[in-house]
Amino acid sequence: MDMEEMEQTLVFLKPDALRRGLVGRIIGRFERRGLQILAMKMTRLTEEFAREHYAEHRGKHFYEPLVEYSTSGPVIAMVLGGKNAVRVVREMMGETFGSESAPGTIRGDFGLSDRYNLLHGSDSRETAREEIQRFFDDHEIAPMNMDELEWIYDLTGSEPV
Ligand code: 3AN
Repeated sequence: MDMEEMEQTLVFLKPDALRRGLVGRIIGRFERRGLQILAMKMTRLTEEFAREHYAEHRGKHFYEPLVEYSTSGPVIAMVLGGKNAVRVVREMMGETFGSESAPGTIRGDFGLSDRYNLLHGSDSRETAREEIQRFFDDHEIAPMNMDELEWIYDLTGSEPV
């Protein structure tokens, strides 16, 4: 099978998701979709780490509150793997804010805030690679579970369908 088809993406559940007791329900959605959890840890972002993670927003009006919010409590970071994982996770998340997100998406079902938006997901394959490295050491990331994969995709051909 062509494993190039299988993407990895970095998700972290933000402090509001933990405070509101939504962790299991959010992670359950990813599992149900067929995405595999390849790494996971609860941690707390340092200010320096958050500033680096959100560096592209430096100078914008929401940058300081965003750093404050994302460091205000523990987060749960994970690597998810699956076909088109980056795009699939972004679609499952919804728009940037709950107030603008469609029902059926995570933000659209669990939030209304224009700041507390529950989770982060990488926005491209390249960003995912960088973010995964920032959060995890290589040895912390499990390979895809192939036994499970054959019930999620048709693996009889040269690539997963
Ligand atoms: P997303 O989380 O949907 O990928 P990004 O990557 O554009 O959104 O922005 C990163 C974070 O910055 C968002 N999760 C949100 O918390 C915050 N943010 C983005 N745009 C705005 C904005 N216009 N006003 C306030 N906060 C914002």
